[in-house]
Amino acid sequence: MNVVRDIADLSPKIDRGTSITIGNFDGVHIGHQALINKVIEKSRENGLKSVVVTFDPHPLRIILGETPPFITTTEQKLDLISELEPDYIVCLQFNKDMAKMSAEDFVYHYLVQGLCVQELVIGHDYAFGKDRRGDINLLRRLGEDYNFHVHQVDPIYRDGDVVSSTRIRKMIQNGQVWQVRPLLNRFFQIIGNVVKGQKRGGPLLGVPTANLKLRDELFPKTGVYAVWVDYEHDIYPGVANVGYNPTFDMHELSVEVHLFDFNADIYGRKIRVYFVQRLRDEKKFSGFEELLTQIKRDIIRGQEILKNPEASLEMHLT
Ligand code: RBF
Ligand code: MG
Repeated sequence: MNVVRDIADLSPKIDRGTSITIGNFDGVHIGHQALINKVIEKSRENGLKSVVVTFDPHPLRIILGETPPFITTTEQKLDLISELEPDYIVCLQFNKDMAKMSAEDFVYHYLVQGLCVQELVIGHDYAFGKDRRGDINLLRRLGEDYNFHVHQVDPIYRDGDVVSSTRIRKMIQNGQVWQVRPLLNRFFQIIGNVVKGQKRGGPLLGVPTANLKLRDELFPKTGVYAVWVDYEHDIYPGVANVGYNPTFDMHELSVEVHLFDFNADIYGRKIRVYFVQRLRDEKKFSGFEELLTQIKRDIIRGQEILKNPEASLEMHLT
């Protein structure tokens, strides 16, 4: 992956100039994907390198402190952007000093001097720099001063509304993992390492589960889901429970996955969970007999859902 944290490392490689987009890209949704594809297109037309500039942490975390949970961790955001194959991703550390920087200074220092910008592609609602003064009008003026072109990309609509990180975040929090797929062009996913659970799943219930050490900030609404799990580049079908295990009076959010017909030891290993379809709410059962009866039904429904070609992981939508 061509991720650069310090623009000085790039200067020798961009002597012919760059086509750039800049943004936070939380979720790397289809609107972001369109921007990045446009940058790549402009770079090819003009013999430039394509560069995606983004920040870590998300600027709002520094500016506001308190923020909504982000859809993607920085690690995942960079992975997803690099799948679109820009030449370089510049991930700038965002801190209080950068928050104080005027839009003019940012453009001059980073984009003009640092990255030799020739083509700048930005989203319909993007503004940056102190007090968000770096909007389309300012950028167009700076483009005239420093000789770069500015292209603003139209918003993308799905089901009558603009695709935005805020909309996607709400859908996931409502459990609408199936409906969010066309907005992301993939299933919503989380990653985590498998850790020891309460030792109830296998021994007590006969339904072994992989318990995740969570790293993400955003999780689907508590409940049970049909999922695909990526473990060492193989894909396995399963069902996951997101919740607090009320039957056992637990108090911390947990995500556990039961994989169908799978019994390898995966403790400590990293897995990726793709949420395909929501099955039901999490419930407090009167005992584990009742819970087990329900889990067996969940497994049958999960298997049926995942057999459907529309639920396949590889299917591309846009
Ligand atoms: N725990 C609950 O307390 N209520 C549930 O509705 C519930 N549903 C589950 C569904 C599935 C498919 C799985 C794998 C687990 C579920 N659990 C539920 C979690 C269960 O309590 C947990 O797997 C065992 O306690 C073992 O850790
Ligand atoms: Mg377990």
